[in-house]
Amino acid sequence: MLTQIENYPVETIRDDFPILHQEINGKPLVYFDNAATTQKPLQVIEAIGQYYLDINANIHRGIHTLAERATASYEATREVIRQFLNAESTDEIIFVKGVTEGINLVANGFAKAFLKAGDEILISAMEHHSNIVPWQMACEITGAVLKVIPINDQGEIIFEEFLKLLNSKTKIVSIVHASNALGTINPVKNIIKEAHKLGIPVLLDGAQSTSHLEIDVQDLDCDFFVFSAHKVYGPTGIGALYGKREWLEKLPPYQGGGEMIKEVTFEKTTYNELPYKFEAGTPNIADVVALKHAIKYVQDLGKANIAHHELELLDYATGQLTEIKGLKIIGTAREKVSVASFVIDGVHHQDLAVILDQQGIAVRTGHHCTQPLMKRFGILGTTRASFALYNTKEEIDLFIAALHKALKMLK
Ligand code: C6P
Repeated sequence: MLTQIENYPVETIRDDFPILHQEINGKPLVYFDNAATTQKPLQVIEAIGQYYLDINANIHRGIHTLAERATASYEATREVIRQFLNAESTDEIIFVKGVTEGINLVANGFAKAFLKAGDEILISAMEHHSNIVPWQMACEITGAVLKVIPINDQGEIIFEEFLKLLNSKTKIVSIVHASNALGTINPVKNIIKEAHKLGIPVLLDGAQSTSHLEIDVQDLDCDFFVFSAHKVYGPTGIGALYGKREWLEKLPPYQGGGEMIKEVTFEKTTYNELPYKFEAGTPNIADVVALKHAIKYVQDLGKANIAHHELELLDYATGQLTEIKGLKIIGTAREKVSVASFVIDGVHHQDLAVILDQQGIAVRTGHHCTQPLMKRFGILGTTRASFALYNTKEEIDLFIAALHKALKMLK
């Protein structure tokens, strides 16, 4: 029996994810690497195939029937995302490759248009490299300075320190909504409120929050929000950047080419309207088309139900993990998404990962693209189990048993 959470149809859900029904090294696959990427339901996989079988054409260009169908299906996803994030207009939804490209787009635009020597960019100590390096590159070009909000030992932002760092030189606050390495959910609404008191815009990295938390960009009042489809049961290589219209209108284009122009002469080019100003070249049409099916999948189950299920799994796993001698959970914030990251005395995480894999368990180990955060905790990396809507308590039991076996071999 797989189901253990009342009214949550885990068996039916798992039928939509055929990849889960396989053996790895002769053992049933237990996929706990969902923070890296989630698996895709049949609805998404079939939509990609269907697009190439029935619709394939370039968008926004041809007037033949297939081109119109492809354009309509692509734009339908934009509307689905608008609703999913509760943005005011589809003009505010830009298709990008994912969070990394979305942040690069904004950082690049800020460097070109708004930053000068001595300005400050505020991030936190728990950022993914994708929310550090683009800003460092912007600093290199402009002479702006990167400032970092410290965190406590639980892995929570120290709010008073954040307030102290905010000042008239701060040009943007760019912060992770939920940490991939710790699971911490940041108090982003309060952060945005305080930043706005000084007229400072806020970008939220929604890579880890979008599949777990209700996102309402108007209620949050964030200026930018970015997510990757592949962490929300959608295809890889696609994501969306939400930006408030006033900011997107002010930001210069990121890349030049077809589609982002209004008129081109050798003397001067004028740019297209939103959102196309930021979408140069032929995009990843098939995956955008399929993405709406991933979002619909999540919406049909309901984020609140998914979050409830995942947090039960997190509690269940955390309870058992903390009983293991020498094991320390890294990231014990009061508000967390379903990420259990840990270190064990005398055990290297890579060795552990190899032995877990031999037993069919997929977890991520290492620095999780958060090297400064690992340094803050004085560690090289962690073992991270991250849970998604299709995981079960039985899988956690298999994971804990495999962990005990691995520890016997390693200690
Ligand atoms: N984190 C993880 O295993 P992309 O690669 O652009 O889809 O997402 C980058 C990114 C940005 N911010 C956060 C908080 C993230 O977690 C990630 C991706 C994966 O934790 C791969 S490193």
